[in-house]
Amino acid sequence: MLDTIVALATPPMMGALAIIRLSGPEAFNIVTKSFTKDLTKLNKNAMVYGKLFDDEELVDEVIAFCFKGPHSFTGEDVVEISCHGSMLIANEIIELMIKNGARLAGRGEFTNRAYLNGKLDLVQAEAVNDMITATTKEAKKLSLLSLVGETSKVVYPIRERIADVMSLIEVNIDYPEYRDIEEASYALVISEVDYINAEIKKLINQGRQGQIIKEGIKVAIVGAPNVGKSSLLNALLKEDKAIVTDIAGTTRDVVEGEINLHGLRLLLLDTAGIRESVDKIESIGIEKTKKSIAEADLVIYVKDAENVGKEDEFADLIKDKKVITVYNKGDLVSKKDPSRLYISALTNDIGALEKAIAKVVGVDEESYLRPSLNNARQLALLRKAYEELETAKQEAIDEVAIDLVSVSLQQAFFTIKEILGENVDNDLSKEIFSRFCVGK
Ligand SMILES: Nc1nc2c(ncn2[C@@H]2O[C@H](COP(=O)(O)OP(=O)(O)OP(=O)(O)O)[C@@H](O)[C@H]2O)c(=O)[nH]1
Ligand SMILES: [Mg+2]
Repeated sequence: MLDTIVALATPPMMGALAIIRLSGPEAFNIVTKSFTKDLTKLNKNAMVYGKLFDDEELVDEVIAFCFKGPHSFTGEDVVEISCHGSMLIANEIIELMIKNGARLAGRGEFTNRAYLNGKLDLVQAEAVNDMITATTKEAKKLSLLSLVGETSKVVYPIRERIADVMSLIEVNIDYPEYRDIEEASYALVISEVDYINAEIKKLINQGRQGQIIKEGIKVAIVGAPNVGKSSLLNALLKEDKAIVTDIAGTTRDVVEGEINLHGLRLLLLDTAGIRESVDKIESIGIEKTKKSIAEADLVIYVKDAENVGKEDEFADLIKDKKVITVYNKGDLVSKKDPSRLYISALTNDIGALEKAIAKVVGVDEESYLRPSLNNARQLALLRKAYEELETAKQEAIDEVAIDLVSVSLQQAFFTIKEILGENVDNDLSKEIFSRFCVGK
């Protein structure tokens, strides 16, 4: 049996209240050992006021929120002790609970138990962390959708559909006298995989957008010296962060700043202008610029509108990147080429660039409201399932033995279940055979 864990649930700082959480089979018993009320007789959720004592000494007057498993976050017996918000008191209570038989919880252990006890699937469990770490309102909203189970729901139809195909093939293997089913099998696999994979592709795209909303993107501002990169950084940040001078080669180190562009988190990297340089510091800066370009999801390539210069000096460095080219110092030119994006960092005339960023990043309005499988693990599994289904389809096209096709489908089925963290061995057969209607 699992042991009983204890940890501080609120931030480790002074506040009006602090909450210490216990979870496990002995939770009620462990608290009762030091409490003026007996919680062990509780058989339903309750809020109990009382005093905690360490031997004869009063530790604090507290309220114990008692959740009788399985009706708790973790599915186990849970007590949340709400005490006065001093770290001294909170630590005393935690030590007392450990003395009474609890163990200090590890990272994420409460959520892990909730998952193991089937209170949350893996997508929901991951969302707990996402919720806590979200830095924009939009990211928090998306995580909340996952937490309440909306995101998990997008997986169900795919899981069901794969299981449907598998069950039909099983019928075929077990009842070979149904010739018509056998003949239908390959065609069925091909058309079903096409349908399912189109859906998976949609989910991958939506997931990528969700990932951008949640994690933000890195944007490198690059260009020749003196074109106004640092001025642009400052204009975007609405803050005088980077040093601006009319001396070419001003910026050496990468200067970072973060903005929230209509709910989109952008990590901006202002870089050293690239040119041939004999200056040791500047050369190191230029190396850093190259590294920033490599890391960036988007590159803003700044040119001087007055003095455009050689076209392809950066071509090699940015050829694999999403790039927005802007012509800065637009305030200095009177005749403008309509095909170019002009801005002026000096006069804060950068609205067109902000719009272009939102467009290139391609996050549509709906993405902010739509549940999506948007972390790296979930996306990797979606891609894996996609490949496994393609394999099954190819095997069906090649008319290899149908039970081999079935194995590939099974793999995709397991992969999809893995997204939710479902235990894949125990219920596969139950799920498949529950679909049978062969009768007799
Ligand atoms: N007229 C005008 N001048 C600008 C504009 N943007 C920047 N400048 C001026 O151009 C000069 C260089 O600006 P910076 O922002 O330091 O240029 P940079 O690209 O960061 O230069 P390095 O760090 O040396 O690579 C400064 O004198 C700025 O005031 C603009 O939009 N219009
Ligand atoms: Mg600069």
